Amino acid sequence: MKPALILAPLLLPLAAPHPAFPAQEPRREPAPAILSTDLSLDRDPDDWFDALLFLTLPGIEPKGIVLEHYATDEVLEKTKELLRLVDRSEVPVVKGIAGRLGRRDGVLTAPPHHDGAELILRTLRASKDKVTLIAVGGLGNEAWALHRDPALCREKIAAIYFVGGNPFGHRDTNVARDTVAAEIVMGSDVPIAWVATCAPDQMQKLTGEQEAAIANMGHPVTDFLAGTLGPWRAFRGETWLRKTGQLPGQGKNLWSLPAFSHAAGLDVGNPVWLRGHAHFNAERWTWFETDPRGPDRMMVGCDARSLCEWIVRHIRAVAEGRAIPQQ
Ligand SMILES: [Ca+2]
Repeated sequence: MKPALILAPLLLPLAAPHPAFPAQEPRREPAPAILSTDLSLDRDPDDWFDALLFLTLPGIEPKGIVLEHYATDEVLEKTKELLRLVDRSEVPVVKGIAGRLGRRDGVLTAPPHHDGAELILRTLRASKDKVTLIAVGGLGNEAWALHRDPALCREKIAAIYFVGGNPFGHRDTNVARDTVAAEIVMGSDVPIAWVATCAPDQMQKLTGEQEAAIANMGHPVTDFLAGTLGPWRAFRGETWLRKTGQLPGQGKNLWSLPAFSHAAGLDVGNPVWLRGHAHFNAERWTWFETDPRGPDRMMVGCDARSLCEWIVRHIRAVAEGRAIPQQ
Protein backbone atom coordinates (compact mmCIF):
# COMPACT_ATOMS: atom_id res chain seq x y z
CA MET A 1 0.00 0.00 0.00
CA LYS A 2 1.25 3.49 -0.75
CA PRO A 3 1.72 5.71 2.25
CA ALA A 4 -1.13 8.07 2.92
CA LEU A 5 0.35 11.54 2.62
CA ILE A 6 -1.47 13.00 5.55
CA LEU A 7 -0.05 16.46 5.17
CA ALA A 8 0.05 16.42 1.41
CA PRO A 9 -2.24 19.38 0.75
CA LEU A 10 0.09 21.73 2.57
CA LEU A 11 3.50 20.24 2.09
CA LEU A 12 3.84 18.42 -1.18
CA PRO A 13 4.00 21.45 -3.46
CA LEU A 14 6.88 22.71 -1.35
CA ALA A 15 8.42 19.32 -0.86
CA ALA A 16 8.34 17.88 -4.36
CA PRO A 17 11.82 19.02 -5.49
CA HIS A 18 13.51 17.70 -2.37
CA PRO A 19 14.51 14.13 -1.56
CA ALA A 20 12.53 12.43 1.17
CA PHE A 21 14.42 11.42 4.27
CA PRO A 22 15.39 7.78 3.61
CA ALA A 23 14.18 5.05 5.91
CA GLN A 24 16.87 3.93 8.27
CA GLU A 25 18.48 0.54 8.08
CA PRO A 26 17.67 -1.56 11.12
CA ARG A 27 20.47 -0.88 13.58
CA ARG A 28 22.77 -3.67 14.59
CA GLU A 29 23.25 -2.10 17.99
CA PRO A 30 20.31 -0.71 19.94
CA ALA A 31 20.31 3.08 20.21
CA PRO A 32 20.36 4.52 23.74
CA ALA A 33 17.20 6.55 24.28
CA ILE A 34 15.17 8.40 26.90
CA LEU A 35 11.38 8.62 26.75
CA SER A 36 9.61 11.69 28.07
CA THR A 37 5.90 11.01 28.33
CA ASP A 38 2.66 12.27 29.84
CA LEU A 39 1.62 8.85 31.13
CA SER A 40 -1.52 9.12 33.23
CA LEU A 41 -4.15 7.01 34.98
CA ASP A 42 -7.13 7.90 32.82
CA ARG A 43 -6.08 10.27 30.01
CA ASP A 44 -4.86 9.24 26.57
CA PRO A 45 -3.63 5.62 26.95
CA ASP A 46 -1.57 5.70 23.74
CA ASP A 47 1.30 6.67 26.05
CA TRP A 48 1.20 3.21 27.68
CA PHE A 49 1.50 1.56 24.26
CA ASP A 50 4.42 3.92 23.56
CA ALA A 51 6.09 2.94 26.83
CA LEU A 52 5.77 -0.74 25.95
CA LEU A 53 7.42 -0.13 22.55
CA PHE A 54 10.15 1.93 24.18
CA LEU A 55 10.92 -0.86 26.65
CA THR A 56 10.73 -3.81 24.25
CA LEU A 57 11.85 -2.75 20.75
CA PRO A 58 15.21 -4.38 19.94
CA GLY A 59 16.52 -1.21 18.28
CA ILE A 60 16.10 0.89 21.44
CA GLU A 61 18.23 0.68 24.58
CA PRO A 62 15.99 2.30 27.21
CA LYS A 63 18.04 4.58 29.46
CA GLY A 64 15.17 6.12 31.38
CA ILE A 65 11.59 7.36 31.43
CA VAL A 66 10.68 10.93 32.41
CA LEU A 67 7.12 11.51 33.57
CA GLU A 68 5.82 14.76 32.10
CA HIS A 69 2.78 16.73 33.31
CA TYR A 70 0.93 13.95 35.24
CA ALA A 71 4.00 13.25 37.36
CA THR A 72 2.23 11.85 40.43
CA ASP A 73 3.17 9.04 42.81
CA GLU A 74 0.30 6.97 41.38
CA VAL A 75 1.55 7.32 37.80
CA LEU A 76 5.09 6.54 38.97
CA GLU A 77 3.88 3.32 40.61
CA LYS A 78 1.87 2.29 37.56
CA THR A 79 4.90 2.89 35.34
CA LYS A 80 7.02 0.72 37.61
CA GLU A 81 4.36 -1.98 37.34
CA LEU A 82 4.78 -1.99 33.55
CA LEU A 83 8.57 -2.16 33.97
CA ARG A 84 8.16 -5.24 36.18
CA LEU A 85 5.83 -6.91 33.67
CA VAL A 86 8.41 -6.59 30.88
CA ASP A 87 11.33 -7.38 33.21
CA ARG A 88 12.96 -3.94 32.82
CA SER A 89 12.84 -2.75 36.42
CA GLU A 90 16.41 -1.49 36.12
CA VAL A 91 15.27 1.34 33.81
CA PRO A 92 15.04 4.53 35.91
CA VAL A 93 11.72 6.38 36.03
CA VAL A 94 11.68 9.92 37.39
CA LYS A 95 9.16 12.70 37.82
CA GLY A 96 9.82 15.46 35.36
CA ILE A 97 8.61 19.02 35.29
CA ALA A 98 4.97 19.32 36.34
CA GLY A 99 4.04 22.75 35.08
CA ARG A 100 5.53 25.11 32.53
CA LEU A 101 8.74 27.02 32.03
CA GLY A 102 8.59 30.78 32.34
CA ARG A 103 10.72 33.85 31.66
CA ARG A 104 11.10 36.51 34.32
CA ASP A 105 13.28 39.52 33.57
CA GLY A 106 14.95 37.53 30.81
CA VAL A 107 15.74 34.61 33.13
CA LEU A 108 14.31 31.16 32.41
CA THR A 109 12.45 29.63 35.36
CA ALA A 110 11.19 26.08 35.89
CA PRO A 111 8.68 24.63 38.37
CA PRO A 112 9.40 21.32 40.17
CA HIS A 113 10.54 18.61 39.41
CA HIS A 114 13.91 18.94 37.67
CA ASP A 115 14.73 15.23 37.86
CA GLY A 116 13.77 14.75 34.22
CA ALA A 117 16.36 17.19 32.91
CA GLU A 118 18.91 15.81 35.37
CA LEU A 119 18.31 12.28 34.08
CA ILE A 120 18.77 13.49 30.51
CA LEU A 121 22.02 15.34 31.30
CA ARG A 122 23.41 12.52 33.45
CA THR A 123 22.70 10.00 30.69
CA LEU A 124 24.33 12.20 28.04
CA ARG A 125 27.47 12.60 30.15
CA ALA A 126 27.75 8.85 30.81
CA SER A 127 27.02 7.62 27.28
CA LYS A 128 29.79 7.04 24.78
CA ASP A 129 27.22 7.09 21.98
CA LYS A 130 24.79 9.84 21.11
CA VAL A 131 21.42 9.49 22.85
CA THR A 132 18.00 9.75 21.22
CA LEU A 133 15.29 11.64 23.09
CA ILE A 134 11.66 10.77 22.39
CA ALA A 135 9.05 13.23 23.64
CA VAL A 136 5.36 12.32 23.39
CA GLY A 137 4.06 15.01 25.75
CA GLY A 138 5.18 18.57 26.44
CA LEU A 139 8.82 19.58 25.94
CA GLY A 140 9.64 21.11 29.34
CA ASN A 141 12.23 18.54 30.40
CA GLU A 142 14.11 18.61 27.10
CA ALA A 143 14.04 22.42 27.10
CA TRP A 144 15.35 22.64 30.67
CA ALA A 145 18.17 20.21 29.80
CA LEU A 146 19.05 22.32 26.74
CA HIS A 147 19.04 25.44 28.91
CA ARG A 148 21.22 23.85 31.61
CA ASP A 149 23.93 22.49 29.30
CA PRO A 150 23.51 23.44 25.63
CA ALA A 151 27.01 22.32 24.63
CA LEU A 152 26.54 18.82 26.06
CA CYS A 153 23.12 18.53 24.39
CA ARG A 154 24.55 19.64 21.05
CA GLU A 155 27.35 17.10 21.30
CA LYS A 156 25.47 14.06 22.66
CA ILE A 157 21.80 14.19 21.55
CA ALA A 158 21.33 12.24 18.30
CA ALA A 159 17.85 13.69 17.73
CA ILE A 160 14.75 14.72 19.60
CA TYR A 161 11.69 12.88 18.29
CA PHE A 162 8.69 15.06 19.04
CA VAL A 163 5.11 13.85 18.68
CA GLY A 164 2.87 16.89 18.79
CA GLY A 165 2.15 20.16 17.06
CA ASN A 166 1.11 20.44 13.43
CA PRO A 167 2.12 22.54 10.44
CA PHE A 168 -1.29 24.17 10.09
CA GLY A 169 -1.02 26.60 13.00
CA HIS A 170 -3.69 24.75 15.01
CA ARG A 171 -3.19 24.87 18.77
CA ASP A 172 -2.51 21.37 20.09
CA THR A 173 -2.04 19.95 23.58
CA ASN A 174 1.64 19.03 23.59
CA VAL A 175 2.83 22.41 22.31
CA ALA A 176 0.25 24.43 24.27
CA ARG A 177 1.31 22.74 27.48
CA ASP A 178 4.58 24.69 27.42
CA THR A 179 5.13 27.17 24.60
CA VAL A 180 8.37 28.49 26.11
CA ALA A 181 9.72 24.93 26.03
CA ALA A 182 8.49 24.43 22.44
CA GLU A 183 10.29 27.60 21.38
CA ILE A 184 13.54 26.47 23.02
CA VAL A 185 13.47 22.93 21.58
CA MET A 186 12.24 23.77 18.08
CA GLY A 187 14.71 26.67 17.92
CA SER A 188 17.69 24.67 19.18
CA ASP A 189 20.43 23.33 16.95
CA VAL A 190 19.74 19.75 18.08
CA PRO A 191 18.12 17.78 15.21
CA ILE A 192 14.34 17.44 15.55
CA ALA A 193 12.43 14.46 14.12
CA TRP A 194 8.90 15.75 14.08
CA VAL A 195 5.78 13.57 13.95
CA ALA A 196 2.94 16.08 13.79
CA THR A 197 -0.52 15.32 15.08
CA CYS A 198 -3.41 15.56 12.66
CA ALA A 199 -7.10 14.79 12.48
CA PRO A 200 -8.00 11.52 14.24
CA ASP A 201 -9.20 9.85 11.06
CA GLN A 202 -5.77 10.33 9.50
CA MET A 203 -3.76 8.72 12.25
CA GLN A 204 -2.61 5.24 13.18
CA LYS A 205 -5.89 3.81 14.43
CA LEU A 206 -6.14 0.28 15.75
CA THR A 207 -9.34 -1.37 14.60
CA GLY A 208 -11.82 -2.74 17.10
CA GLU A 209 -10.69 -6.24 16.07
CA GLN A 210 -7.04 -5.41 16.76
CA GLU A 211 -7.91 -3.89 20.13
CA ALA A 212 -9.90 -7.02 21.02
CA ALA A 213 -7.06 -9.27 19.82
CA ILE A 214 -4.63 -7.51 22.19
CA ALA A 215 -7.13 -7.74 25.06
CA ASN A 216 -7.51 -11.48 24.46
CA MET A 217 -3.82 -12.41 24.33
CA GLY A 218 -4.02 -13.54 27.97
CA HIS A 219 -0.72 -12.10 29.21
CA PRO A 220 -0.29 -9.68 32.16
CA VAL A 221 1.24 -7.11 29.76
CA THR A 222 -1.71 -7.23 27.39
CA ASP A 223 -4.15 -7.21 30.32
CA PHE A 224 -2.31 -4.09 31.52
CA LEU A 225 -2.57 -2.36 28.12
CA ALA A 226 -6.22 -3.29 27.62
CA GLY A 227 -6.93 -2.08 31.16
CA THR A 228 -5.81 1.45 30.30
CA LEU A 229 -8.56 1.89 27.71
CA GLY A 230 -11.64 1.67 29.98
CA PRO A 231 -10.75 4.58 32.33
CA TRP A 232 -9.87 6.79 29.32
CA ARG A 233 -13.18 6.04 27.60
CA ALA A 234 -15.02 6.76 30.86
CA PHE A 235 -13.17 10.09 31.16
CA ARG A 236 -13.75 11.10 27.54
CA GLY A 237 -17.42 10.20 27.44
CA GLU A 238 -19.60 8.78 24.69
CA THR A 239 -20.11 11.94 22.63
CA TRP A 240 -16.39 12.53 22.10
CA LEU A 241 -15.70 8.82 21.49
CA ARG A 242 -18.48 8.69 18.89
CA LYS A 243 -17.16 11.83 17.18
CA THR A 244 -13.63 10.41 16.93
CA GLY A 245 -14.68 6.83 16.15
CA GLN A 246 -13.10 5.33 19.26
CA LEU A 247 -16.04 3.74 21.06
CA PRO A 248 -15.49 0.19 22.39
CA GLY A 249 -15.35 -2.06 19.36
CA GLN A 250 -14.11 0.78 17.10
CA GLY A 251 -10.47 0.94 18.20
CA LYS A 252 -7.94 3.51 19.39
CA ASN A 253 -5.63 6.06 17.80
CA LEU A 254 -1.95 5.44 18.49
CA TRP A 255 -0.37 8.73 17.53
CA SER A 256 3.28 7.93 18.03
CA LEU A 257 3.90 4.68 16.13
CA PRO A 258 6.02 6.27 13.35
CA ALA A 259 8.30 7.91 15.92
CA PHE A 260 9.04 4.66 17.74
CA SER A 261 9.46 2.48 14.65
CA HIS A 262 11.83 5.06 13.15
CA ALA A 263 13.77 5.64 16.37
CA ALA A 264 14.25 1.87 16.60
CA GLY A 265 15.74 1.87 13.08
CA LEU A 266 12.92 -0.20 11.58
CA ASP A 267 11.82 0.12 7.98
CA VAL A 268 8.13 -0.32 8.71
CA GLY A 269 5.04 1.56 7.57
CA ASN A 270 6.73 3.30 4.61
CA PRO A 271 7.16 6.62 6.38
CA VAL A 272 8.01 9.62 4.23
CA TRP A 273 10.34 12.07 5.95
CA LEU A 274 11.35 15.45 4.62
CA ARG A 275 14.44 17.37 5.63
CA GLY A 276 14.27 20.98 6.65
CA HIS A 277 13.84 23.28 9.62
CA ALA A 278 11.18 22.94 12.34
CA HIS A 279 10.01 26.23 13.83
CA PHE A 280 7.82 27.64 16.58
CA ASN A 281 6.80 31.11 17.56
CA ALA A 282 3.87 32.33 19.60
CA GLU A 283 2.12 33.97 16.61
CA ARG A 284 2.46 31.28 13.98
CA TRP A 285 2.77 28.29 16.34
CA THR A 286 4.60 25.32 14.73
CA TRP A 287 5.63 25.02 11.09
CA PHE A 288 8.17 23.32 8.85
CA GLU A 289 10.35 24.76 6.12
CA THR A 290 11.73 22.19 3.69
CA ASP A 291 15.44 22.27 2.91
CA PRO A 292 17.43 19.24 1.68
CA ARG A 293 20.36 20.33 3.85
CA GLY A 294 18.26 21.14 6.93
CA PRO A 295 19.06 19.48 10.26
CA ASP A 296 15.46 18.55 11.10
CA ARG A 297 13.04 16.02 9.66
CA MET A 298 9.29 15.89 9.46
CA MET A 299 7.19 12.84 8.71
CA VAL A 300 4.60 13.75 6.11
CA GLY A 301 3.00 10.40 5.48
CA CYS A 302 2.97 6.72 6.33
CA ASP A 303 0.99 3.54 5.85
CA ALA A 304 -1.08 3.68 9.02
CA ARG A 305 -2.62 0.25 8.53
CA SER A 306 0.70 -1.55 8.28
CA LEU A 307 1.98 0.30 11.38
CA CYS A 308 -1.05 -0.93 13.34
CA GLU A 309 -0.54 -4.48 12.06
CA TRP A 310 3.10 -4.17 13.10
CA ILE A 311 2.36 -3.14 16.70
CA VAL A 312 -0.16 -5.97 17.10
CA ARG A 313 2.49 -8.45 15.87
CA HIS A 314 5.01 -6.89 18.21
CA ILE A 315 2.72 -7.04 21.25
CA ARG A 316 1.86 -10.67 20.43
CA ALA A 317 5.56 -11.55 20.31
CA VAL A 318 6.10 -9.83 23.69
CA ALA A 319 3.11 -11.69 25.17
CA GLU A 320 4.30 -15.03 23.81
CA GLY A 321 7.85 -14.45 25.01
CA ARG A 322 9.20 -14.91 21.49
CA ALA A 323 12.14 -13.16 19.93
CA ILE A 324 10.87 -9.78 18.79
CA PRO A 325 10.61 -9.64 14.99
CA GLN A 326 12.56 -6.81 13.36
CA GLN A 327 9.47 -5.81 11.37
CA1 LIG B 1 1.12 11.74 25.07
